[in-house]
Amino acid sequence: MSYRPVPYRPERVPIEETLNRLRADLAIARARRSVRTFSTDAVPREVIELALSIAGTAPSGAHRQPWHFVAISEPELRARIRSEAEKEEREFYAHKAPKEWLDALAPLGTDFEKRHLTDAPWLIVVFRRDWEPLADGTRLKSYYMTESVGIAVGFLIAALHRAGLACLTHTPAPMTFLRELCDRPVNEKPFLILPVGYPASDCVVPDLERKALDEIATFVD
Ligand code: IYR
Repeated sequence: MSYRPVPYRPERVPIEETLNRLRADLAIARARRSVRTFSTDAVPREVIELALSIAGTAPSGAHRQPWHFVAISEPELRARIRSEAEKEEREFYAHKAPKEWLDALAPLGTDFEKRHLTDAPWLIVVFRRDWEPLADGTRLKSYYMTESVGIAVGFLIAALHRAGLACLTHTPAPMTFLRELCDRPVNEKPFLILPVGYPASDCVVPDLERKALDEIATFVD
């Protein structure tokens, strides 16, 4: 099976306009911060639907689109996820994490308590689909699943931020409990939890600096 080639002729944007758009986007991007203290204010489901539809436009290996998003506002399930995540995080901070890792986290001030999992009005649990079940019982392999899901989550985070919402990339380790709690099939592996909402009115974030362009990029021109 091959895809049918269809014309792709996006209108060419004049270079001045391109630069203006990128400068405006850069200012927006620079204002984004990961948030750990959320307001409990509700966010309409349509906001999440639109943001997830944007995430679903990400490129993926062999166009397998190896992702599934479980968007949870239901308080009981959020509470169960928090309780399971905190069990893992307690172990992580008390026993599992090597000293070097704890030292790296110390400036951020994180600990086992994960209030964001119940305060944020939505949790988006992202799953990576490693294969697709076919009608004849065989498996259709996916490719570059981790990269593809990572790109989709990038799209999602950027879309939420542009729309005025905050989120946190949270990866309790291990997070195998999420598959059962979210009732997902065996071909899916938990990838990330993204609490989404508004920052609490007393939210503070660490005074971080981002690397300069010449530290993150090399030009050969
Ligand atoms: N999963 C733990 C630890 C943690 C790890 C990294 I890498 C961070 O950037 C932040 C936290 C937690 O969520 O606390």
